[in-house]
Amino acid sequence: MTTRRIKTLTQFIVERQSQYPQAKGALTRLLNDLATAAKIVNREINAAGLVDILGYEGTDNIQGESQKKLDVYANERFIEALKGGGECCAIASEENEKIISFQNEFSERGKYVIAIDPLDGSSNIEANVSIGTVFSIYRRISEAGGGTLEDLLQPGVNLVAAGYIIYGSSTMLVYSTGKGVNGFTLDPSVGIFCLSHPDMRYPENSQIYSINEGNYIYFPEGIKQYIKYCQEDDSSTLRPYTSRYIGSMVADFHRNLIKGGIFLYPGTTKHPKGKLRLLYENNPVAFLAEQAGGKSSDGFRRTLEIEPKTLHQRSPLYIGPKAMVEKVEALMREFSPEFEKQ
Ligand code: P6P
Repeated sequence: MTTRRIKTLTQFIVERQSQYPQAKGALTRLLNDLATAAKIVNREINAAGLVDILGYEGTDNIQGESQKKLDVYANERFIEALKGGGECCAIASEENEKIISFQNEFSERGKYVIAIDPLDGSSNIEANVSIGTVFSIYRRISEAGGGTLEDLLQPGVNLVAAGYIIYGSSTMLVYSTGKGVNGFTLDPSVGIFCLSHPDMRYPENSQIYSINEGNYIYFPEGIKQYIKYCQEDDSSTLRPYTSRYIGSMVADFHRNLIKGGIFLYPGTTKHPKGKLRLLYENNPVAFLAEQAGGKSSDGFRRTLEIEPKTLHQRSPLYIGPKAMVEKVEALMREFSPEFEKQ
């Protein structure tokens, strides 16, 4: 029996750091800070059914969404870990209206800023459906002091790293620093993330489409045409595709990355910008999708090139294998050109 050497996340990050001669270890420490917080959040999620941590906090976040106790708990853990780590000088979080700028001499030296959705898909918590943390890491633009709004309002093309943690049947951390995508599975018995999915890439043949068809009547005509395309019978192009939708972006994205498939969260006639947030949902997964050989757009523009104007701005998201995303873009250009200027 061949025994495969286990490579831990820490070993992997340090090995990769050695490929950057100028690296001083700050990004390595920052990624480890995120992994530490993820393990603490994971413990609470797994215990949620036993401890009185399910349910609503009784407060609303900036989105006007009622905050679940685990949302608030996860947000606090990631903020604590990043503030204490000293590598990050500001955070933009889905749970906070404004940026959290670390104004102490320890963190002000931080070279990085982070945009994070501490617990995406949290409405699924009590249904025991996989949920996730999504994060983007940028180098700060401001020279000194606590991080600023300008540091956070950077387009995705400036990303230094991005990733997610998925809390599911197993807990995985998937990330990229621009040299491919790698997945690490948590061994809960020792609390260590181990490399389990090296060099993740979209499969060549993909036949899953993920969309909430309950919004069909509000979809742009281009998306209605795409759904019809997915359902046509043409074995030469693996159609009809299979419809799979969890309603937790991290879980849908992760399944599509492994099995091959496109995730669509369109803008609609009711909400032209859609629901998902550019900074801490769309950009991180768009960075990963491109690193995995795929594509991400808002139907007309590359997601990573969209200039953020506000922290919580929303943007339509079509993400997956190149050919699938390009089919959506062609149909949007043909049938719904009016959505381009939304
Ligand atoms: P809908 C979860 O609330 C979330 O923000 C994403 O994780 C998910 O993809 C989306 O909303 C689901 O939205 O409208 O289909 O329920």
